[in-house]
Amino acid sequence: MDNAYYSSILNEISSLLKIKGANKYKIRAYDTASNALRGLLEPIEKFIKDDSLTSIEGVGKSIAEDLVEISKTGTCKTRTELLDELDPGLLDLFKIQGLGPKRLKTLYDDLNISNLETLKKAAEDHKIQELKGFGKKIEETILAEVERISLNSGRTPLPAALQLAQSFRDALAKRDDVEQIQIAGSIRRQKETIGDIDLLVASTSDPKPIMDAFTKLPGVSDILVHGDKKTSVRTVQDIQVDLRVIDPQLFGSALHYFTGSKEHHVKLRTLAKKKGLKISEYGVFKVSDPSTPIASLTEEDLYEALNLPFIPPELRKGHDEINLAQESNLPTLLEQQDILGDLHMHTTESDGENSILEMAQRAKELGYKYIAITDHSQVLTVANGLNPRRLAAHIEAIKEANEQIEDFTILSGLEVDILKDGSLDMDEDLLRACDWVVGSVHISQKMSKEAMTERILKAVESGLVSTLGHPTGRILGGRGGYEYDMERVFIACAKNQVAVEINGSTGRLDFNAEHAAIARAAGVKITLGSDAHSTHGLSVMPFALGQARRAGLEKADVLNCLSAKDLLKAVRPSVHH
Ligand code: DGT
Ligand code: CA
Ligand code: CA
Ligand code: ZN
Repeated sequence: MDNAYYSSILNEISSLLKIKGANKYKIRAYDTASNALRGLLEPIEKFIKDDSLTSIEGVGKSIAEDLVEISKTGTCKTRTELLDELDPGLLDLFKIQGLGPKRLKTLYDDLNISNLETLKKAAEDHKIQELKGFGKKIEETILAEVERISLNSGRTPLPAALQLAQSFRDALAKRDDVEQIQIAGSIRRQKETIGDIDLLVASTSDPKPIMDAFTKLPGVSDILVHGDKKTSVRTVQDIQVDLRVIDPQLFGSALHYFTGSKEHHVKLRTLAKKKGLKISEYGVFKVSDPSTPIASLTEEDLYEALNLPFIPPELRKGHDEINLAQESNLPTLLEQQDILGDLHMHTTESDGENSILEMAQRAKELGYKYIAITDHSQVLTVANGLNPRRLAAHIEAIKEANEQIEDFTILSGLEVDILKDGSLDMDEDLLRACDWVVGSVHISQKMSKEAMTERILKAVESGLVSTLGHPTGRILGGRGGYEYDMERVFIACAKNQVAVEINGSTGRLDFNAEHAAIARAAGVKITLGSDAHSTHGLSVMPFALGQARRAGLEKADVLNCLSAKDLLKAVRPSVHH
């Protein structure tokens, strides 16, 4: 479990305490600790190991006890007792945009609302609009949100699911009787949301002890199936994890089978049939000899038996990948080492937690050649956005930092807000002085599709923007993003040499692979950005990479594969570098 998980549990406790009407000092203690953990650079687990949790500023003795419990079980008594006393259904209500603890308390106290069902009923009966601090509009939003959450329920955003899958994988990988362990299913294909987690172990030993150990891992709340071939558990985050133990000789074919997608399998089986072959989770067989497989050890063997090149999991969608493979036209997918820089991040100058140089040093450790520092612009007062005077000084500070780091380039930049009328939230000469400008929509997202299209087009045509940041505005598993005519915008992007971003931050993953493929088809270049707000945040790049790979992007499609110098020439032709 990562720091964000611990922080979110403390935040939940704080919200529950607020709804309960608990002592304000106690509430403040949880808020403070939750914030402190979110900003922590080292993993909390290290402090737990060293028994030094209380050395973290804002973490007292009783919260330290909670944290130790959370590390063992995924939750703690403080939280479960509050949920039992109030209603576990409140956890669903925390996902609703626009309903903070204060409003939830009113709903709880005045209307006895404590879960999605009672909330929906009250909204439908128009009881909510009459409450003080609410209104018709909020009631409508609540109904739409209840709908959205009911639809989304059961699927988990990839970053959270991957984190959990890795912690299970790493725990089991330590065992002597586990020869190999792999995450399969939709996570391996980098789908942006995950139904359940699929783990595969290769072992010649008795599977029983492995399965038993699996059911006893921290974070397991229920055992759904306990068998020798397959065991399924539910975690405290309410995510299902399936574990299968496989004979190492059959690991490749099992891995292939449980990686999916089902659609890819259907097409592959049709192709196999034409060749007189049959594929199952136990291997590729000749129809004439169904007893011994001709391939089963590795996935490569399996594709070779079908006379196909290896098809990477991200491309196994059941679209045209098998045709492309037959024609030897599969794209050469981007790899992490092809990414030479990170083009979106924040520092302490706006709402980040680290300095320019700290971000640069960490990025250099990660193997990058350059970064762009892109703090917020002034309209985002909540994010301490930069006005022209501060940006001018910041550009100088970036140049100075750049002098202090060798074999590495720090590009000066800004994440400039695209304002309601499409103008940019910064003086033109300063935007020209920046090496790299991310143009983003944050404020006033509620407007018609036509107006939003005009707004973004105006920014694209300004000639001042290098790339469009988090281009749909969606929050993963949360709000859906704003609507605009993507095709028109992309055509304008291609014409004006404006790139579009795949934003890897775990809450967004914006664009996804489908959007990126549309952009590429329109001739638009893609940039990858972590949108990091701390050195820790720089490590989310694999999520952006995952979507790029799922979209079939190659090095030539992605500007981060260029040197810093060539990168700047690829965008903003009217700004000379
Ligand atoms: P998810 O969990 O909904 O995000 O998506 P997947 O793809 O992980 O689906 P899941 O967990 O139901 O199954 C994992 C893989 O196992 C799936 O991608 C393909 C394979 N699989 C499971 N059930 C079937 C089946 O009935 N037929 C076929 N052909 N493959 C299956
Ligand atoms: Ca799955
Ligand atoms: Ca599954
Ligand atoms: Zn942004």
